[in-house]
Amino acid sequence: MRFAFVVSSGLGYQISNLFQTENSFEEFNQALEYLRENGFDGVELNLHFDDELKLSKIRKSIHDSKLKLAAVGTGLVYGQEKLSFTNSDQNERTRALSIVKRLLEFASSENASLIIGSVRGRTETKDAPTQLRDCLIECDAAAKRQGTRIALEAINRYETNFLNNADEVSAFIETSKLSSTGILLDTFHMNIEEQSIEETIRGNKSKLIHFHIADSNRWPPGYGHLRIEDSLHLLRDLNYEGWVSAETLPKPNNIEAVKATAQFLKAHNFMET
Ligand SMILES: [Mn+2]
Repeated sequence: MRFAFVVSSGLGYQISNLFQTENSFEEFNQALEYLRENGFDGVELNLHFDDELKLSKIRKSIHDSKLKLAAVGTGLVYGQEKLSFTNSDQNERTRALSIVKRLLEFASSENASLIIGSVRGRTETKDAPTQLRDCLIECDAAAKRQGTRIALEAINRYETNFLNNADEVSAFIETSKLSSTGILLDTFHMNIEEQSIEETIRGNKSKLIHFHIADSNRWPPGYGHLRIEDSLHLLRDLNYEGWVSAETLPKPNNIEAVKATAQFLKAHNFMET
């Protein structure tokens, strides 16, 4: 298992207007340095653009930091650009797909996986599942050609209205015959949607390609009432070799969130001291 921390304009180490201003790139470099100092192996990003200049600057920052890119999240394509795979407007769906496919290439070139979470949108019409399936079939084929994988995230009912639990995501992957797409399990979402976090991890091990940790209140591990160490021990027992990314709120603040997560991982012997 390797450990990463999310850096974004929302969850994780939070930098406002990230990649929108020159100053935010400096803050980004400082964040990467801080993650490395605290023992993290990688960084997970949440991107929403296909601007080549920005992508190449991000690539350089990551290479300079000696961290790996763990995964690229695409939730801000919906959150910020208001584009999704189930938008009722065909042009908007096409634009969403185009950005996501560019981000897939970016992720692939850094040996990272691509996350499909909120960009699926919400099922506002009966066509939504088919629209999502069509987009994912295209992404899946591109991922296969590029030798990378897509992680479809089960997201709780308060944030989206379909594919809320692991069973639904797993069935969707199977019926859509996606061969380069697997599941992203997130302790925060599982705590809301699943009967048992442990059984969900066990039952989906073969499809599991990425894992998010946050405590019950989405604060860093140790600030809520989940036993995240149990999930990590189970992942280790199941020989999970993928990334575990901390996707927490920036609470109490960025610095403490990173430090507390690293201390938690060190205290439970998942990260070297
Ligand atoms: Mn997540």
